[in-house]
Amino acid sequence: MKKAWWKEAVVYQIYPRSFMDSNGDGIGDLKGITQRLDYLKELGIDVIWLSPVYQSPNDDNGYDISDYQAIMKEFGTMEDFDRMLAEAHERGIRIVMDLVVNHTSDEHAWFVESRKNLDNPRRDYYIWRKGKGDGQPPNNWGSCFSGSAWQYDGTTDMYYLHLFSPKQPDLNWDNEAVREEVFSMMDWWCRKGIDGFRMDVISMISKTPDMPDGKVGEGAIYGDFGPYCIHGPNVHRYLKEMNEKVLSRYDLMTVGETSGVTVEEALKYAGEDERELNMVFQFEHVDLGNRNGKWNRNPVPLAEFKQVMTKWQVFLKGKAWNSLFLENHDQPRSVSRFGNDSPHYRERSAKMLATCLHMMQGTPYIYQGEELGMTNYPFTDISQFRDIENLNAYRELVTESHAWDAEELIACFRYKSRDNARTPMQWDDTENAGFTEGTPWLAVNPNYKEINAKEQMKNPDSVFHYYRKLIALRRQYPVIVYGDYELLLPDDAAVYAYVRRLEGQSLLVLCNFTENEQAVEVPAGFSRADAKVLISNYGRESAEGLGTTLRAYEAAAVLVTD
Ligand code: TEU
Ligand code: CA
Repeated sequence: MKKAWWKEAVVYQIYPRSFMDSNGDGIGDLKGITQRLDYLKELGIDVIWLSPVYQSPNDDNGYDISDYQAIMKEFGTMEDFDRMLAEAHERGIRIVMDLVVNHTSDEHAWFVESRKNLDNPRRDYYIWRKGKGDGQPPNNWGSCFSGSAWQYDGTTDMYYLHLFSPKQPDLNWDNEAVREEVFSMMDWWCRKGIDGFRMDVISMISKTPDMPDGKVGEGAIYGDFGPYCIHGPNVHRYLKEMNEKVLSRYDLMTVGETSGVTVEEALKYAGEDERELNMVFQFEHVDLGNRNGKWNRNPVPLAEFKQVMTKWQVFLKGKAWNSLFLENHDQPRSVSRFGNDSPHYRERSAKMLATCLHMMQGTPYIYQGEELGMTNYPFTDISQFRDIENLNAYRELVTESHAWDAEELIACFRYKSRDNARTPMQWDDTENAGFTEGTPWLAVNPNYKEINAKEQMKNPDSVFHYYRKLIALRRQYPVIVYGDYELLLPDDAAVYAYVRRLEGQSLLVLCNFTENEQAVEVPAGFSRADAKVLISNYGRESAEGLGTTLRAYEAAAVLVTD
């Protein structure tokens, strides 16, 4: 496995709208990020993945871009961006931008022109089709944000495709002019000195030429576009072209958000010699429990979680690089979903989850607030949400079709809504958690007085300092970055145990995912007197006795050298 800076890095994702507000309008901004760079330096992260900051009407909070080379006015100016970039680089922190090019905003100049008439040069920048007749769209596909994936446009009596909201029309990547526009925009950002791209739904950019009706799943209203829009016929050709024309010319980190990717497909996107991307985000682990869509309160069985994570650790070994995450701006808080966010167990289980993820093979991604053990928000009413995804779902499933009971759907939103991750970062115990002096665009979690960065930076036993230690260990022990992975105790439904090995060093990682004490049999050697406990969320110093029981949510990483 070739060495690379992005393989040894720890990435921190910032959702700018909720990170830090510098001007009191209740919305996070670029100056606010710059103000908080020393905090990130203290944490020890190497790279910031910045969710979109480009000009946008914010139908989907910036994932609907109306100008790729201008800054969203709520976030500040291009000078603010340049300052933030320079200040981050001064601290040895790289900036990876969020590239959203499967679709633009319907307010982008390209779309404004494309919809004007049938023969303008930008008509084929998007995907237009005639309806089936009698007011029927071209097919039965549903959008990710409820409703049909087709929007009728009276001016030319045709429909355009939008796999997300009607204000996010899909670009036609089969049009070479579109690819050239995207590549030149990317090159423009690279020449500004950014350090890479996270590529939004990049697995969807190539669609099959014919667009038949999709399968209508149980309880669904619309058909599934997946077989026709995900990992399409030209996706790898277009990414190889992107690599050849832009990515290969700079020292970048690239990660594709490849919804629906399998380990086999991942080798095509991120294979060491494929000349496409450095790595991909897979979603099998966070989609566990989603039998009929994401609105459920199903727990994630540890046995299934272990099986999925192990499959990715083993299958990519030596061929491609893993990304490691439990949270992002689309996921609920991991301590609420995979751990235990009760006051008694929250910190312990947050540290256990961090140990489990950060000692694995791959590049870890920390989502803002995860390093504090921030939790889901206690939502009780639809009026508290801002996310288009669940507001549309509520309208479709409760208000219009009455297919769901409102209370039950709100309970599922409380467990799974993306807004759980988008409540403002909790900086201190002053009003609005020090995020804003104005009214926050989305309410601050009421537990900010107990859970905030200021308190945790002073407390050496905090989740924050635990993450700081994990990040420092990654830098200190190559076995964590480049070691092999072997699952232990495969049938244990309560304990996740694995071993990493490199050049005579072995690292045993033990994580009790339950609040009950668990007996464990660890391989001989790890309880040797010279075994070194690198980290423990119970402050264990010696490995003595580790080989018998693990306490509630106990985690430890133990190193032995042959
Ligand atoms: O997410 C794509 C995606 O797969 C998720 O939106 C998923 O479909 C949704 O969260 C339901 O689980 C990317 C961005 O991360 C997301 O924030 C955007 O809303 C979406 O694309 C459209 O740009
Ligand atoms: Ca602001």
